[in-house]
Amino acid sequence: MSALADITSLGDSAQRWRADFPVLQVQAHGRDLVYLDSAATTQKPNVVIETLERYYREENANIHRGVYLLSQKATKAYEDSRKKVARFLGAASSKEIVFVRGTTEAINLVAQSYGGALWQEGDEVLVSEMEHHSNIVPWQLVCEQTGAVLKVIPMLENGDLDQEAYAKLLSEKTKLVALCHVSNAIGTVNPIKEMIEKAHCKDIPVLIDGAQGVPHAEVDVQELNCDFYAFSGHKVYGPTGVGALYAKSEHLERMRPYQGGGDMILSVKFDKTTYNEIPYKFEAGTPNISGAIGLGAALDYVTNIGMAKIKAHEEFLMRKAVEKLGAIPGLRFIGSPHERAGALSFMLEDIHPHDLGTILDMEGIAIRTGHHCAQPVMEFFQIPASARASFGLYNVESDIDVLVRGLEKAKKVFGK
Ligand code: 7TS
Repeated sequence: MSALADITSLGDSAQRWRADFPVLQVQAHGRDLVYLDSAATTQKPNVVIETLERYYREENANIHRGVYLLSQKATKAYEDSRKKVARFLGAASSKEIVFVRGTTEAINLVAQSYGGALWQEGDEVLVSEMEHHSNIVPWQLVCEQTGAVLKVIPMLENGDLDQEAYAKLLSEKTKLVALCHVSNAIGTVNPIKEMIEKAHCKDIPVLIDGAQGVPHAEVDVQELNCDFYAFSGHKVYGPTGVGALYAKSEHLERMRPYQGGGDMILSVKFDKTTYNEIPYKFEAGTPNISGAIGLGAALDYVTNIGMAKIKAHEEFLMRKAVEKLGAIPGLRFIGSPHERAGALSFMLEDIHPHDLGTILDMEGIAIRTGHHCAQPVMEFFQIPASARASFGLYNVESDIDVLVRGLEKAKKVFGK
């Protein structure tokens, strides 16, 4: 098949995928909704909505404790989902998958149970200048507790990371590198495999914040050889309130529990408590059972389509977006990384992004405006905020055309 025919067939496929997402039929201000905020959260396909409904209608019970049929069914569905996450990430075992509330909780868990328990004054943790706040603040908290020091890998003008500076920052003091797979604010895809290798040469473990990685390309944690990989279910077509932390079992075995409570113990006495085996040691209390099961359904959904197809389709959309938005006089992209996925940030003339977002909203177009929880990125580019369009598998080329028309209208409204 020629490349062109291939892309056309993916466009047709995307039209069919759209039909799986009921929200996309909803109108906004009397217009067809053009949803361009999947980096904030993705819409949910019918299979996920139906899985949640079926769970509550037919299977709801607490897990890991009932001898009765319903609890066994719920437990099996929950544990099957853990296996699906393990397969999806290419983990060696489902014991290496901890269910959490999302990326934020996964990173806080590692910060507290790994960093908080092991680091000392003068140790260093290395993050990058393009991180989401949830891959900065948890490390600052551990630094306050332990006396460790936060170091920052700088960005280059185009929004890529400065690899030379990175190599120099890795030292015997570095105890962990915590890095995003893909930036939510500018869409930069980081060369994480090479960066992990560089850190491992000095025996430094690496955590990858995969919140914006997992939705856009196939991830294989064993091939990447990362130590930790975190993601949120709601950014990959699953429910909110659930996500997963992958961690090499050798780390999980060594780490302290994150929270104490039910299900994470083997026995409790007032003088000594012994903890459950991994991963249960890290799942205190009744978890988000329906969420985890819904996440399993979402991963089945994207796997059935094929991550390679989703990636190719989104790369096509990104190329079109760069081409068509780039042709608007007065539009400036924030960052021009060598590889971009999912999200595209921009400014239009001197219109404040919030005003732009409001005008677009009246046209039925949903984009995100603001600092995207990445204030250091805004500071780097010396802007208070940006407008960001981000894509999911259900976006089509005409969404970009509607956005372009909306931006042209905004220019007129503001007399530009
Ligand atoms: N890391 C990255 C790279 C993110 O993009 C986000 C959320 C998080 C961590 C936190 O994920 P959570 O599910 O735990 O909240 N990013 C965004 C965004 O870009 N717009 O809204 C949330």
